Amino acid sequence: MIELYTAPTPNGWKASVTLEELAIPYQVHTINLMKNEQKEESYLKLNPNGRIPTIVDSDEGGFAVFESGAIMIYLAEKVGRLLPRDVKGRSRVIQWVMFQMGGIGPMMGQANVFFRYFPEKIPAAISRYQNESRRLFEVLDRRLGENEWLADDYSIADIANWCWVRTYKWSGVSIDGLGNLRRWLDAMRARPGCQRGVEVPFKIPSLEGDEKAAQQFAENARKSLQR
Ligand SMILES: N[C@@H](CCC(=O)N[C@@H](CS)C(=O)NCC(=O)O)C(=O)O
Repeated sequence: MIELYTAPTPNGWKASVTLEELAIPYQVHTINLMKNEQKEESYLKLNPNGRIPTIVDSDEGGFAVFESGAIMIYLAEKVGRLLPRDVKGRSRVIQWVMFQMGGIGPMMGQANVFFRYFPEKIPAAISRYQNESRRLFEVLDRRLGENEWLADDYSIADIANWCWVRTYKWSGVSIDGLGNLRRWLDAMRARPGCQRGVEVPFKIPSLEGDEKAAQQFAENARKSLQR
């Protein structure tokens, strides 16, 4: 049994989608980011970075894992699926996981901060992060023009990148003209495990077309943002 500490965000979904796809039983503990529960001393013992997600594996004497990429690798290795064992196959998956951890996640995250949450609108910062996110989307699109999935077969690399890229509208980044990326987004969204995973810890309403709800969400995020 895995204990999952999470919130409804792209990094949290990376863990819950992986758990769903691997069919591992897990218990969810919702961390309220608005109340800064991720910075409480008891939680910092599990995750020194004070962020979500975190897992605790009770089959392994309460072993805690933080950092979403490390969590995905741990779970895939525990079950022996979604991450090949051969050196090259494993490396190809980890390369695309790292691409998400070091590129897609930070760039889209900062695009959200400057485009949605900062009260001051700094056009150079907004366009820098949106343009870099778009450039990374084009890298994914090119790769997905060569292969159905990011690595050889469906893997944690697809889950890691999808959990972020699916929120492209919130970051204000277009996917126009990226037909391979769109094909892959649709294929991911059709998977039952992906559908279940992005409803953990609870289903969040779509903010699209609901300007009031989007403003409220951004306002809450702004309050909890540490600058
Ligand atoms: N590199 C970390 C990033 C985790 C992260 O930034 N989590 C966000 C939610 S997506 C969070 O906990 N934010 C609350 C905070 O910054 O205090 C990972 O991939 O696990």
